[in-house]
Amino acid sequence: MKTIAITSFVVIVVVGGIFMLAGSSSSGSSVGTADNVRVIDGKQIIEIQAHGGYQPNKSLAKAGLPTVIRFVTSGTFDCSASVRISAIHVSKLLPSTGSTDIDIGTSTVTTLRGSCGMGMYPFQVEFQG
Ligand SMILES: [Cu+2]
Repeated sequence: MKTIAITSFVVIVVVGGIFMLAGSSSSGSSVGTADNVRVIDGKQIIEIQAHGGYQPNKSLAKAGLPTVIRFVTSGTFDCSASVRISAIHVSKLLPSTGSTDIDIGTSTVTTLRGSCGMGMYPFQVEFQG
């Protein structure tokens, strides 16, 4: 009888732990669009975390506004510290920790694609009217 109680306790803990993991991973990692775009004094600021890739890797922004992409690094020693947006001739090395604004003006394209310097971590900004 005692072993049954212990076994069911273990099962509850394990199953509970799996649910907690599933819950935290679905809310923690921002796949797709996220709430990372703000407009301050008519200027649009898109904040992207650069660390082992770009988060979010898809940003939804407004078309027709002067825009800054703000790359935030925090102990970033991988190649996502090297940002490339070839369509607008941007190639920039970010500090390992800090915040770097890249003024992209008013985007003339609907989808602006960028990546790390090696091209293995992509990100994109979608401009919608
Ligand atoms: Cu890379």
